Amino acid sequence: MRISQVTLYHLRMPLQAHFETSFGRIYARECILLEVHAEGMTGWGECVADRHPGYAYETVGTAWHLYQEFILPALIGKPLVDAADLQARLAHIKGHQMAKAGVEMALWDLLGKASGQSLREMLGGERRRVPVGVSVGLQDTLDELLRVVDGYLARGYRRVKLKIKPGRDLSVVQAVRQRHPDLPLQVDANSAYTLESAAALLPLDDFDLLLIEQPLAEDDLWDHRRLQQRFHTPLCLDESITGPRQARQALEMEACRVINIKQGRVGGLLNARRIHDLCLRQDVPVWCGGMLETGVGRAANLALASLPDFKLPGDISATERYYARDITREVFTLNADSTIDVPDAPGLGVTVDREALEQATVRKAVFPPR
Ligand code: OSB
Ligand code: MG
Repeated sequence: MRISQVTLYHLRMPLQAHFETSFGRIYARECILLEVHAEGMTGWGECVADRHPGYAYETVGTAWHLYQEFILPALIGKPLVDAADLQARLAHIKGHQMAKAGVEMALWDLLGKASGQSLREMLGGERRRVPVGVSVGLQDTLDELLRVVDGYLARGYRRVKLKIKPGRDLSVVQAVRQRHPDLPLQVDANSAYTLESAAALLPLDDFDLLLIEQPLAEDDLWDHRRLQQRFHTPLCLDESITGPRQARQALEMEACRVINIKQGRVGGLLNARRIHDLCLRQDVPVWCGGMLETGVGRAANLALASLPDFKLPGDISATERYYARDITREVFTLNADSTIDVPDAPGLGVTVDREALEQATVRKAVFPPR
């Protein structure tokens, strides 16, 4: 597969409702969409880096820079056999996993279209529909939070993740747990605590949570280990797991008992599958995290989550939970059993709605420049 041209689209997609985490509130999601031309075909990829470096150091701006200056020049015109080959060509670039993952996703799409295989088939996933939940942001009041949760339950979601931060942790969980005693429930702190301040979370051990996600800093496996020793509830790492090596070390260190796999954060679908395989061998459950993706990234997440070790529901919600108008023609809907169907068509299995894409685009660049 020889890539001849890439168009980068900086997208700004207004959210149906604001999304607030411990690192801030957003009203619109920004990301980069890649349109990759090779051998008469078009592949699409999504780089999940956000506008602001609150979740991770990568941003739309850093990824744009990496694409223009380093990543695309290293790939264009070169023969690429598969994702491993693409990653080998990018191995001289440190970090920037989300930028690398975005272009790798487009290569998977192209390879699937060339071979007639869906991404699910290429990855080796077997399930045709995957269990999903919904990630609920911080709300201004507990009443508002309960209203929002009730709304999602009414729509059919059977697993809820609550965002928490210091001062808005126990009260949040208590309110939802009291109203929904049997609801599969988990929390995500997005690294808002230190080992010391996380002592405030110890009472959460009595709320029958599925897991507690990323309480401490991204680069702090050791203190996660120390914290895990104080909890019966499994800790789950998100931000800390930036590749297969971090996953192996976190498990060896017993820094967590569950891993949230996001293809962008770990440098692409190939690394995501490697982490999946490692966890499967060690009997550690994984689940598919989300980055408020467009339909392009959502299709990739669904295919990934069809692999057998994705034993917990993913943060992969229906299109309408995120966007009034998505950039794919396919609209993902929630089935009555709180699952979403995995796309079946070759590659990612989605088609981009050019008009919606234009509407969401705030900046565009073609490489090589014309
Ligand atoms: O920590 O899982 C997270 C969204 C953006 C950045 C980080 C996270 C999230 C979510 C939303 O929790 C998950 C989704 O896409 O629905
Ligand atoms: Mg998270």
